[in-house]
Amino acid sequence: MIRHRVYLVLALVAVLAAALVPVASDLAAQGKGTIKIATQSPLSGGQAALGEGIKLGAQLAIEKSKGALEKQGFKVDLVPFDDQAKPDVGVANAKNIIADKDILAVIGHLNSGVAIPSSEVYKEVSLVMISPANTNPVVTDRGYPNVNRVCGRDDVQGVVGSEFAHGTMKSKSVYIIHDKTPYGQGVAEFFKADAEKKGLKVLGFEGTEEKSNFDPIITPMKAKNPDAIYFGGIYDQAAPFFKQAREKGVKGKFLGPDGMDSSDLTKIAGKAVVGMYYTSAAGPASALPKAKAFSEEFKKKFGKNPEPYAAEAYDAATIAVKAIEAAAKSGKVPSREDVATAVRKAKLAGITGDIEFDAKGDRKKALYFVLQVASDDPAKWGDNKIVKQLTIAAPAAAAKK
Ligand code: ABU
Repeated sequence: MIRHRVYLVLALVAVLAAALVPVASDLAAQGKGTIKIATQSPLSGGQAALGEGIKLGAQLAIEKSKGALEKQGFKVDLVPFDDQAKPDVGVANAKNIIADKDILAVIGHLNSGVAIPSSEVYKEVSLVMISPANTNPVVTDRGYPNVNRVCGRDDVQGVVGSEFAHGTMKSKSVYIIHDKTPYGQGVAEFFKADAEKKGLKVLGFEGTEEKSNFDPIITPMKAKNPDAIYFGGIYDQAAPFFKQAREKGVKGKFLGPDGMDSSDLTKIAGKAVVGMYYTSAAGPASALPKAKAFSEEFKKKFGKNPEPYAAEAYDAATIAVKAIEAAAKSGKVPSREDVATAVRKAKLAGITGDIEFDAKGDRKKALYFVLQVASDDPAKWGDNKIVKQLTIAAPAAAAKK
């Protein structure tokens, strides 16, 4: 009986002690406030594999780096938005994002054609955007103080692709397809301009929004028998195109930019894309020592491999948290302007390498790769062979006329 009472008293003491130890979320409830970081990427539709990877990469980074802010008494939350890879949805989300005063940073987008109009909305309130994946030059060439990216640019990526087609693949002719988006058409134009400079014969340059029946494009393309076929666009459209082209007897070698860089390319196109080359501005785990540990942690937590650009989203979100921390030194929730200023000054030894931004918000030195698809098994996307790896400084701002 006495022993029971002693246990009861000890249990009561333990419960009281636990209630008295303030946990971070209680501190937030005590009045320091909530800080939110939004992600914007496609979480539904054909590009959700990459979009989901961006969200999860950011989520992992926020969970790992928010401790210092929580110790200061802030609650730190991730708020994911699904932009569906559509400009109008991205802009509508952006309006909701800026209306939520707790949101101090946006990690996104996947699509440059969505990031460009959405960032016009963020700019209205100086809300910082750090893009993990948008490679179109316009994203940063507008010179907005709130817009940054941790990946490279298509004016470089397109040239890396054409140099490879000319120098390594020894292609003499190329047929170019693009998806008519700022990204797909943009990178295809950079590729074309440099390919022509190098003497490659461009046998066709065609934009299409078709997603399923590519017969009207493939038939005239096949008749021209190009050495190489370049697709400026994203894997959800390119994969059925490549599959149908091979089925219809097209012999040319396939090539594309980082929009091809997803395990879903092989999930859809299977053997048709094994051996094809693509350029990427996303660092594969096999090329980056710190990314290997990230990949393992990601897989343990989410039960799947990180897609390309998940590691860049991790670095982008880490920069956001640390910038908010620096701007919150006074103990108050910082202003959006202060966070944007802190991001532009950030220096991070990230899992994708050292990151610093130039005056336009470009990564000072970005990574570019040429890879070759190794297997038709989507689970082996990470085994793709790195054929070339380059670190290239961001092009200087074009002189204003
Ligand atoms: N850079 C890959 C994603 C496509 C884009 O920038 O729109």
